[in-house]
Amino acid sequence: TSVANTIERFPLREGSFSYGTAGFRTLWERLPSVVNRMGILAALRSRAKGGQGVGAVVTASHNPIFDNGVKLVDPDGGMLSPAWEGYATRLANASQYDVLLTVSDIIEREHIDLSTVGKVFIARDTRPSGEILVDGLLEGAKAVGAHVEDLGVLTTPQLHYAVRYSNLNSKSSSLQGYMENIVTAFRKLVELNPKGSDVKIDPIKVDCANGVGAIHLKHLAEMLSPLAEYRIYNDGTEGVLNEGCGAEHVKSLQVYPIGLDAAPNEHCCSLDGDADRIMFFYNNGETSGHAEGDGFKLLDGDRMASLLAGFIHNFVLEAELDKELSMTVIQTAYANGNSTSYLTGQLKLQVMCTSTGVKYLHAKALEHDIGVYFEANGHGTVLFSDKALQLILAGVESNPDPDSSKKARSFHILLQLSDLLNQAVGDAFSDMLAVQIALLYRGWSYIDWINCYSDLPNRLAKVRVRDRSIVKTTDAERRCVSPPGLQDVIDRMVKEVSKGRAFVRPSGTEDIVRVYAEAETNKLVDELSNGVIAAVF
Ligand code: NG1
Ligand code: ZN
Repeated sequence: TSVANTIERFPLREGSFSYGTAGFRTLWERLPSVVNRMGILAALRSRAKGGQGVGAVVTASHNPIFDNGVKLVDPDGGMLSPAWEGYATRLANASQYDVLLTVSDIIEREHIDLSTVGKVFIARDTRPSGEILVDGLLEGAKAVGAHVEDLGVLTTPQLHYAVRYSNLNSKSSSLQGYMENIVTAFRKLVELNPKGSDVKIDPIKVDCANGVGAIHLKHLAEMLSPLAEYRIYNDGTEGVLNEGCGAEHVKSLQVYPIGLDAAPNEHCCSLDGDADRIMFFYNNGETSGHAEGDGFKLLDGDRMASLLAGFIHNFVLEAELDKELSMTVIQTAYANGNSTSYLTGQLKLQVMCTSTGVKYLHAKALEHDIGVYFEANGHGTVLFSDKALQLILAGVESNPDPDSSKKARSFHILLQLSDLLNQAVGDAFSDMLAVQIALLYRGWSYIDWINCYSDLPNRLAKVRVRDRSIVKTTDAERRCVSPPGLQDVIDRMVKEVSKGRAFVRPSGTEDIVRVYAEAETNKLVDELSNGVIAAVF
């Protein structure tokens, strides 16, 4: 099929699509033409990168089941380069005739050598519409002469991993390779535990949001049994994807996922619909009279950042790599102020703030030798630079016996952590296993973990405005430059409140403006939040 033919078969019905932080995401019926065109773009991207593999994943993450979406993955396993997001939006909205013009324009601008053959890996989550949409994706990529590999139903991070290692040759990029890599790293980390390897790992109850995570976690759990025990809830056999469950549900409502009964102090967590995000929680046994959320205690992305950064930094110090390697924690403006104070004050770590969206955090993390990045909502991972990996490997080679010294052991531990933590993108599985390892080494329960710091009371509100594009921000979205005068009003309100902080930004994924506020007490944060919401209207 030619490009002209394939776009005829998936005609544009109505326009106005925009490639945002999560790619394209909307009601699935609107997407056939968009997904088809993203197949075309993925093949072009691959050719522009000298034929390296790129990825396309059909998912709408935590959205309702009748939504879907598509997102492209660059050859390094990361998000599509921002320069190409513009092409994605142009292609998605082009009339049938303009698609061909846009394609030739991209070929010209990117100096694409038409003799290279493209390679596109595709995968989808468990949404029923995914099967239909993937057809158009496949056809679009093939129309531009790409070799297409349909990897079937995968978690988003598994697809990112497959793309990355298909281009690197350092690890097997297959699903089996992905699983064996994290299982091996986890096992070795348990063996390397300074407290001895015959310790008991706390079983964990995992809410899989009735999504793709359940399929692959079942397999992972078999591979890790009996070393660690994973009790799977919301595995998709009965419930509906993301309905009453999943990471977004527990984070935004602060309640237990449906069907998961958490006895006091049991370790629990929730994945989102495509398993690139995780939230941990437990029941502290207190009753508040609010049945669904009685005793509910959440450990979010900021907690993961604090736990893993402190944990890894400790081995960097023991391996005496702290002079040679720069280590930074990257957060967004949504990070709780007390997590930032804990990281800088207690752990003495450098912290940076970027705009919302994994691609911004990931890019910042790449500027450091060890970049720990997490969004408060549970997206994130820890990246190790080539320099860091070389120094760690050299340390392992000159200290082959981990038992010879603390320093020797630290090299071995860091090496396994760099394998365990997904280097392509944030991954609920590898984050979950890394958290389990950190807690195991420290001998901590979730209670010890939560006691590191207490969150400042905070509110996150959605405000529907006529045109959210009027709100423009600067300074990693912490300050408003438009509409004029709004920031002055916010500044005045914040100044009145102890430990106050507030900001307003347009969402990149919904047609709303988000208002975040935090302050020392619940009463103060309510006042601040309401004040800022009123100012936005
Ligand atoms: P927007 O809608 O731009 O706030 C949301 C999340 C992001 C990120 C993206 C992509 C919040 C406040 N925002 O972005 O962190 O996860 O979706 O999925 O949670
Ligand atoms: Zn997701």
